[in-house]
Amino acid sequence: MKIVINLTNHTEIDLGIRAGIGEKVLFFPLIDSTNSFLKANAHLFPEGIVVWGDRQTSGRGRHSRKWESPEGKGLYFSILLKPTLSKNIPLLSLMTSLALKSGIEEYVGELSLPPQIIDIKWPNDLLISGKKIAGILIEGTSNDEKISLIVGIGLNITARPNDFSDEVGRNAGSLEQFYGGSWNRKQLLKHILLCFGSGYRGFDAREILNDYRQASRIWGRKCYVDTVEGRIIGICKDLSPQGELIVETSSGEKKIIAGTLHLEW
Ligand code: BT5
Repeated sequence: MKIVINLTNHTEIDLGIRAGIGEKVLFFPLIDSTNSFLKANAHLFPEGIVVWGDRQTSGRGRHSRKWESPEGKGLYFSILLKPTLSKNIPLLSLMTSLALKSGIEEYVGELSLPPQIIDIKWPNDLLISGKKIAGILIEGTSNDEKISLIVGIGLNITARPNDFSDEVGRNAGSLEQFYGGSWNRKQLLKHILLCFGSGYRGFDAREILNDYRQASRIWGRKCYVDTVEGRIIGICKDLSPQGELIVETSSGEKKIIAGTLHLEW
């Protein structure tokens, strides 16, 4: 059955954020992809607008991979940025994963749920006990030479393995699965957006790199990274000042700007 998406069918949600990122949030019960929507319509909206879909029919990951978005069981949203100074996208992506982790942890603290370790797998997957709970996709678009960036976040909240295809269900996890509790998606979104807003306003490369070094537990671990130039095998060593992953290989250090990291957790 063909699904007809009515893009005028959205409501505006007030999260109580009075300025900046998340001041305006558009909620779509059904959308193809929140990233695709903002990419096509960036010129119509101001910086900081957030588009949230309850269900996405064509949610996307990196390299045209699919992001499965079961209805009402996660947060699938995109933030529109119109940076005046050029932003280093790899660092923005690291900053986004830190903000997402902090937003979840703050809200978990508010709910007094028992803490869990949220791992960040370079560049920006969030995992709990080796299961992927969130992914991030940052894309750019330009109109009249003005650059817009779209930061897309998919976070599983109440989804169970059988809400996904078999392949995704084997590796995906959700917040409810690990923390229990009952989740108010608007409150969680508000925490995430406030953390993102403060990271974006105070964007500081050294601070992002240091926070990321501390937050991620990949250092010293054996890994392989699939890149467009092929597979790189070695040990995760550090981040470069530009946010590249430095891998120590048998033939010396390699800096990787983009790729998929595999580790044994
Ligand atoms: C990502 O890509 O992890 C980025 C995902 C970004 C999704 C958001 S949702 C809002 C916004 N609108 C969009 O259209 N996209 C963004 P990547 O690192 O390439 O990982 C994709 C892989 O994760 C897939 O190939 C699956 O193996 C797995 N996957 C798919 N859906 C998943 C889910 N819900 N939970 C965990 N893993 C999933």
